[in-house]
Amino acid sequence: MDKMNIRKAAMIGCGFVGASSAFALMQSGIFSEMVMIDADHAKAEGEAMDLSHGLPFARPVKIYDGDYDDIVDAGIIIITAGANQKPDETRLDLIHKNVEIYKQIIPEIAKRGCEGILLIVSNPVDILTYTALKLSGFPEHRVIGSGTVLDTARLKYLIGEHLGVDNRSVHAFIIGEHGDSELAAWSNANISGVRLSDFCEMRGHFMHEESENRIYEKVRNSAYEIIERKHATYYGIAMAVKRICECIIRNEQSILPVSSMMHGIYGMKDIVISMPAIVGKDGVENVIPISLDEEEKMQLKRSADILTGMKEMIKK
Ligand code: 6V0
Repeated sequence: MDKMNIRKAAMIGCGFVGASSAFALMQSGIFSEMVMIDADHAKAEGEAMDLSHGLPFARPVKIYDGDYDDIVDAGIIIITAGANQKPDETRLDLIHKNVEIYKQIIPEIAKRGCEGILLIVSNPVDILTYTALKLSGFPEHRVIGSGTVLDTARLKYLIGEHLGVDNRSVHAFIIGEHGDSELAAWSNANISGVRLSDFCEMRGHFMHEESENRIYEKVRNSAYEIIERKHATYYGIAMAVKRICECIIRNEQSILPVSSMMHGIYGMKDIVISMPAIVGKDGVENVIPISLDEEEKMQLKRSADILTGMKEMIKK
């Protein structure tokens, strides 16, 4: 194999999410090379051309359309290929279509002996990350799903708006399935170390349960709300993809709620689901067993059970 180039990204799938993620990555300056691949070759070519025309205003990065031979030395292979949700479809409704697409894509990557990290973005992301892990035979730490990184960003944004505080000072996680059974880990949420309920009261909010339920519902329904209006969601996820790539390329060892393989935390085994994890140059270093109250543990178990059921379904 050619020596791996950690500063090279491969984007497989150049639809709304792939193109927007490439645009965010291009502006971040973290990669020096980016290859765009899509079943629709003209689309990949068009996106590479369009992105390249912005380069005089950005930091140097070589962007081109290619095929699977071009990804062999990529440090990160991002997969956004696949059908997206239509109005009234859940993420889990996409399962069969997208597992079939992954059965075409992953063997192409595996047979070339790529040593980079696989970052799965297509939905349902937890099931597809599990599929990618099994089909690729890659070590677990090298196969990551974007998981609830986007949902957690939505949560932080909404809490920040509610409390009139910078969303980057909000420490809170959405965990579980990236989908309808996800949960907000309210019991350990804080604003720069101040308990969430105390901070709320400082800002004149006293109806904690009501506010938490309203914000959680908004997060969980965000994708549906956006899809109803503009038929797809892509800028938020593009920024989440950029953030995950930054952590890997710069070996930041930041804690992000990516989805990865579980080995017993809160009783979860042999499923891929989102829990906060340390992300660095090797991918997922450690999953962090954040403290949860009894209700949250039950919700997490319910989410894990749903994913286990889906996993059994794809085996058939
Ligand atoms: P889109 O705009 O339809 O793009 C999908 C692209 O995949 C198209 O350009 C297709 O040509 C391409 N494609 C299909 N099959 C293959 C194949 N075998 N090989 C290569 N390319 C192929 O969809 P969009 O970009 O909106 O969404 C892509 C995926 O991201 C969907 O599954 C979404 O549900 C998912 N999202 C995931 C999010 C997350 O948080 N993880 C957020 C938003 C969307």
